[in-house]
Amino acid sequence: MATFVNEKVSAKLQFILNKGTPITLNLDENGKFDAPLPLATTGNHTLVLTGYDIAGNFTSKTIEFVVDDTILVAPQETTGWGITTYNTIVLQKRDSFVVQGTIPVELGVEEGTRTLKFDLESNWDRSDTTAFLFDTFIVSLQNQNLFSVSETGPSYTPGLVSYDGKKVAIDLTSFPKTGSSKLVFQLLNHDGDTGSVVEIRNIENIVEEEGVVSPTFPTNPPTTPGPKLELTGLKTTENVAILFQNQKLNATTGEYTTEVQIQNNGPAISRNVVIVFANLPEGVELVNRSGIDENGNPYINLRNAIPTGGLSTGQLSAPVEVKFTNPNLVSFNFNPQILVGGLNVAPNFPTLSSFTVKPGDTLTILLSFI
Ligand SMILES: [Ca+2]
Ligand SMILES: [Ca+2]
Repeated sequence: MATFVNEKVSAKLQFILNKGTPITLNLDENGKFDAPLPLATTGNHTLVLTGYDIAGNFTSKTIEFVVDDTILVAPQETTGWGITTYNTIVLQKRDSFVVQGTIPVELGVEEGTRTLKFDLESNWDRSDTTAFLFDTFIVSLQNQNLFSVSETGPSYTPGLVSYDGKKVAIDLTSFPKTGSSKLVFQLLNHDGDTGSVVEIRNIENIVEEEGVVSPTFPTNPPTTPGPKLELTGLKTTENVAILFQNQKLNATTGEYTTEVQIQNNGPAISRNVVIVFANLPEGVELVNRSGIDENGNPYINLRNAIPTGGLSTGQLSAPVEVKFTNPNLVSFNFNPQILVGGLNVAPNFPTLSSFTVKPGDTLTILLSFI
């Protein structure tokens, strides 16, 4: 696949792949094209791109490239694509759930600091505005999410990572030197549009002997879902927002985790809150579910993430880690439904009838809450 911006729209543009038959490219109104490359084999390839003007003058560019397994696209029949060079990665998602590029990374430092730096340019397709979770780009190392940015903004640990909207700097000093560490760059799809592209350029891995490690603030680990809950009496609400963050996908095993938090934008609610994950596609399973509702959909109980007394208006829960398995890496969009219980009501004592007590006597009354 290729994308090309031709500022002076050509009269004709064509490419020849591996000395084969010329294929004409159709430009859109912006002078762009996006066409599949009919490649069936890994290894070295040559593409000659030629543009003609109306008078028949032409200019050509020869592009040498290698097709290998450093780019993972899944599920198999989808059309996402990626390109890596020694310091550049481009990922376009199209209809794929994941497009992943990996590069080897040197780790360890005798003294000073080691910092990974790269320029990030993301062009998000925002045509789907109704999804719960949007396209997300993730950088991870040793199964730890170092940095992510989605259509709704970035997420990272200050101190470990800095980001100015263009340049990302990740402090790798604390990562142990291992034999085969790879940086993993992933573009994940969770919404209904297909045009997002992320470009990572000028990747540098810099050791500074005089460098000083920045302080990082400890973050609380996410909690786990609570036990099975009686769902009768809980009600759906539109007043509670769900926030997803810190996604991780192991593209080898299909294990996918995300942290989920809720924000109560309505009247106070109790600790009895569940998120039901409806319409998960076949093969995708919510591993650490609290239970299953009457329709067969798994849910998680957020009790462990909500303080005693519930959530007042505007209050956030703690994050809960939710684990899925998706061994076939199929696309799935979250369609969560929140069920809440009303505000906890303070206990009342029953109305007591009158008692007669003589001075100096002791009266014991057993009281129970109702
Ligand atoms: Ca999108
Ligand atoms: Ca999308």
